[in-house]
Amino acid sequence: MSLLAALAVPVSAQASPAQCSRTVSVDSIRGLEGSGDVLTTFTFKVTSDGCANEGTVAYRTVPGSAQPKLDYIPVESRLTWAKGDTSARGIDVSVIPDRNLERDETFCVELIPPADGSVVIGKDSTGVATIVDDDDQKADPPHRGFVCQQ
Ligand SMILES: [Ca+2]
Ligand SMILES: [Ca+2]
Repeated sequence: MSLLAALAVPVSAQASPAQCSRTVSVDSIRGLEGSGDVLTTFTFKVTSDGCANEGTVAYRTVPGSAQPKLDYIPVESRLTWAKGDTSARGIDVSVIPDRNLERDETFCVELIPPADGSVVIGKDSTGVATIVDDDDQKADPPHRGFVCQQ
């Protein structure tokens, strides 16, 4: 069963239109790539506003100029909040360090809300991670016009 199918709920359990929804959003981040043997952890912050109903949102990494398994380890999972909990959550993605001279690179994390409307997207459904190259002396601008595949 796919992740999206797993999030579907029976019709009888679907929220009525009048029900208040939890509203989530993911931040964009930037960090140094790293150059050693240890993976660099990038943490996207997911904030929760609106109603504190029970809710789950799926997420996945989306390639940009940074490529999965070459520049970062792709992830696909979900975040769950219990009723009453409005705490922010972190999505950790491991960035693969190198010593290559290159431009800054980007990838994204996309939030995928459930079909029942219990969780909706607020300000941003997509967070952009900028991997700042730390191997070149001069600061090159990132690739223009291409952030993440849609
Ligand atoms: Ca580096
Ligand atoms: Ca590099």
